[in-house]
Amino acid sequence: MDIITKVRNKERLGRKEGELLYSLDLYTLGELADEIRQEKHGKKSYFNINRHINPTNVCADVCKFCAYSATRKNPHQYTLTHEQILDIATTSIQRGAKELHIVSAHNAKDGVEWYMGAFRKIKEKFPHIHIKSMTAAEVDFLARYYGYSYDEILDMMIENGVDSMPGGGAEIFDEAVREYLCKGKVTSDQWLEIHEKWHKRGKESNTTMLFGHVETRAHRIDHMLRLRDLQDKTGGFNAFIPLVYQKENNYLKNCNFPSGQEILKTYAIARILLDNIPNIKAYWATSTINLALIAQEFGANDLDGTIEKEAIQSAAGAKSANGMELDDFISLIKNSGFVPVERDSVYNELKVYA
Ligand code: V47
Repeated sequence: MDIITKVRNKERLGRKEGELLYSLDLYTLGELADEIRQEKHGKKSYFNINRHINPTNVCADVCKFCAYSATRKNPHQYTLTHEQILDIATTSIQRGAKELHIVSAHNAKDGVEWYMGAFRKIKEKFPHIHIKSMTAAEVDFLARYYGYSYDEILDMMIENGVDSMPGGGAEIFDEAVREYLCKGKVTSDQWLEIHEKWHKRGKESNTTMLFGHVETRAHRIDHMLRLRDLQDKTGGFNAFIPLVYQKENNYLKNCNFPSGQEILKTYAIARILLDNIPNIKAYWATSTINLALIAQEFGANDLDGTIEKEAIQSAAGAKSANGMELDDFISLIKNSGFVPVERDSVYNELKVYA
């Protein structure tokens, strides 16, 4: 049976078939992905009103792609105090943020309590705010550096108010590429183990894939299939987020920057291959808003959110430092022919902008 018929019959694709999808032309791939998207989500495009907070750039690890952490290229270290973090949270929540997406570097100076105390203080003041925080890379770092097990760190996160985990730190699972990109950081198996443990606690998380640097198409398929396998076991991933590599101010050279077509194909393939992950997020900070809007026709049904402030992707060249105004975000989605739906962090619908 040919691959197109197989997709239309909803038969699961294997590794070789996944790789073959890239050889289909963009329009065929888009059509297949859109059929699945329309069946699952119709014309709805989800977003949330969120605030990204990046409390420290002091990092014990050196990832070649990262322009955010303090290094020779970016010598300005900073670490926010709990009071500063609480002030940011207060202002954003007063402006309407319903989720705080908190991602830090791997700070070996301030201890586990600096991380946990920040969550606790936010939750004491705002019990209803959703805290999405602690990538599996942060969990692994804190466990290794400060001598805890993964279980202990995950339990501490729950006790101190973390509601869900973001998808960061996954990068590319292929071990050789990972060693080249970010040797010494959480391994692929450990990343998956941490999310599995989190899901077993009845908690949800997201997952990412950093692409468009030195990896091949086969590496991307391998990455997606490892995620699909874990999702079969736990069902705990809400969204898959392909992050388009940003190339400024870092140590990663000789990259194969993806064309717009390649990025759209990757969204479409994710929608087709990841039949058990409900949401494909076009994170506009890395794809640009224009391509994210087009990605809605290539399988993506989520555009992240208004962000407000963002330091990781913008350090590497993305135009996301100051987020986007809610009204602009809504009109852009509407004008592109989709229905903006504000959601909470675990995809309950809050408001449909018909
Ligand atoms: O893990 C770092 C990536 C991630 C670069 O869960 C880069 O909803 C592109 O995970 N170019 C952190 N990307 C951000 C993240 C995320 C973002 C949005 C939503 C969610 C979610 C999670 O940022 C890191 C790394 O893969 N990153 N440097 C760069 N130069």
